[in-house]
Amino acid sequence: MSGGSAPLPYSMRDVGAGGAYNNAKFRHRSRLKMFVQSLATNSSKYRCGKFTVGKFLSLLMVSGLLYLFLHKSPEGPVPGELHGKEVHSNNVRRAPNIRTFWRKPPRLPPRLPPNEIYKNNSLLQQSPSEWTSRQKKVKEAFEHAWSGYRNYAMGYDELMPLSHRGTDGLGGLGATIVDSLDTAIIMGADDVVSEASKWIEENLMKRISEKGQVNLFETTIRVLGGLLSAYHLSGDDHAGSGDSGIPASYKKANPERLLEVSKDLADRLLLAFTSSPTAIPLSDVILRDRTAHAAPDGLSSTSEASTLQLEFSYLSRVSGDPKYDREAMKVLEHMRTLPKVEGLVPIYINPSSGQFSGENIRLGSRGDSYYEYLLKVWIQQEENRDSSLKYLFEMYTEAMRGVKHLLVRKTVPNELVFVGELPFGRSGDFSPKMDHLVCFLPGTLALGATKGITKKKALESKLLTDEDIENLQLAEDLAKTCVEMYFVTSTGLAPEIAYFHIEGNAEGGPDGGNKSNKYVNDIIIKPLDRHNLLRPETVESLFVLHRITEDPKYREWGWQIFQAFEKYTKVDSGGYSSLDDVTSLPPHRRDKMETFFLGETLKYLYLLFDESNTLPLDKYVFNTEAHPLPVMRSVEQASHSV
Ligand code: DMJ
Repeated sequence: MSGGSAPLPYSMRDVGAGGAYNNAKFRHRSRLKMFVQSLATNSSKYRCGKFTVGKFLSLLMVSGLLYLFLHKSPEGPVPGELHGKEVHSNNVRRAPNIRTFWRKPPRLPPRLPPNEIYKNNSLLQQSPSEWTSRQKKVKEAFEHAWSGYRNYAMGYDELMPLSHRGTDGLGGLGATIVDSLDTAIIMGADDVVSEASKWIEENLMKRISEKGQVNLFETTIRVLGGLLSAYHLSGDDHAGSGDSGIPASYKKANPERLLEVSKDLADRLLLAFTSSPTAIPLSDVILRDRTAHAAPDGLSSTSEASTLQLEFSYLSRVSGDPKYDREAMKVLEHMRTLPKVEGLVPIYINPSSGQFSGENIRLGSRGDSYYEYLLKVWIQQEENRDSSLKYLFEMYTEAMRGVKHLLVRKTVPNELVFVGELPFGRSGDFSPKMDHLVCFLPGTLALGATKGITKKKALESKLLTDEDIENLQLAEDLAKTCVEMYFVTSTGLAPEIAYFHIEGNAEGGPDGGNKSNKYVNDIIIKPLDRHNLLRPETVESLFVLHRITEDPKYREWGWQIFQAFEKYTKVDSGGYSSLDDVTSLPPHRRDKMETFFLGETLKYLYLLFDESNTLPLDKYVFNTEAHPLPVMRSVEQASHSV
């Protein structure tokens, strides 16, 4: 990973003249300094014997002027002199005289980025920082979302916040409860932790033994992932560094019970792997029957089959049973052998043949987390990165090259960078369509570039290759596009899918409704794509990019998005609703609160506004449903700490 490239600017605040400080006072002071220096130079000349009467008179005049410049005003300090900004306005109003014109300018506080002002300004030291108070608002939003769910839908998968009911869209395992538990632990939402863990302890085992069909992928990422993350955060599993940064005083769940339930669930899910004739698992499991079957068309989504390994590998580590890891890793080992298009893969795979099906290539639905897990599984098993799992990072790297070569384009007229699709493979036409789901990619690219440490540290340690730097730049460009998908609409919330204007493509379409947005002509939002499901991908990437680049703009963007959720999706009686149309005001609401709003969207916003480094990205890896699992140390390292 060594590149030896010259250090680049870390962010715009590092490249501006004068760096992080207001250099106005230094400009004034340097003029004075030059004057005194010239005087000193002249004086030394006098000592050299070229003294004349004319020069003596000049010296007297100059000394008199100098006295006037430095002497305190007889009227005393100008009101507001202690506060830099007010001094300037006073100077404008007062009749200028030579003393005020030449007075030594006041010392101004350093001009720091907004988030640092609060840390450094002693006047504000007693108040909570702006970001801490914004973070508190996210926690309140989480508690509001939970209250709606608890009051009207406890035990169901999801809340219908408008009709005050629950619905079981994910097989009936109380998915919102399990998806929320680790978020509640991270936020210190103790009441939610108590209610959620009590329900899990009393009901989930029974549900798992009685319920019918569940989707392998959804149940793994939301339920198994949620259980395992809460298990890790609730006790010392000795798998990671144990350095989550979550205060010890925050309420935790019962880890033994969580592990017991996890194993029971995973044992049933494992049938999807073991019942398949190939390494590719079947898509669905009947929990109570302990049977598995393929989807009606016989196909699995590529992302679904390849987004199971973080969870199953971690379970093997903490349970001591290698079967979970073994079955899940077979999928990636098999996919390694399949033909690809510059590392890119079709969005369907056939568990009967083990081959990809069709040619449709995209990083949106059914493709997305294949690319995410290539990187994250490699990151998770630190001890194997340079050996048995090296192929995963190679697959990831090749795929990102393929993305840059085949899928990345710029819009007209304003050059937004986006990732399009190849619905008919590499020989078919390029489609300038991007799902909101693709907005996970900026975060993944940034993580892949620095492996979770800050860009500053990575550059200082010369850990970034030119390719890493290019990927990080692409991450930043794509994140901008993702936020513009929000800002370009009337509500400030993104549609499910956007199309982009590109050179030579005459296809037009309606805009997002915010005519004052610069990119209103670059982004097309078609009528059927205008809904918003409270999805997390953009704020997920903002969180990762903020951690890695330390650029405050990512927080500001996240705050704007959070405010739009508050304004248009909050339901007074509890919960938040999806929207039918983000381009119209007021937007029509949809009667559903997705579990990932609590599991992911609010968690990432909370962590984005976090002033400490809770769940550091070089020690934790977030599964695709935002459930943090530890980067696993080797068994030897772990046993030393027991
Ligand atoms: C989540 O369930 C996961 O993030 C998944 O990878 C993609 N879709 C949703 C959120 O949008």
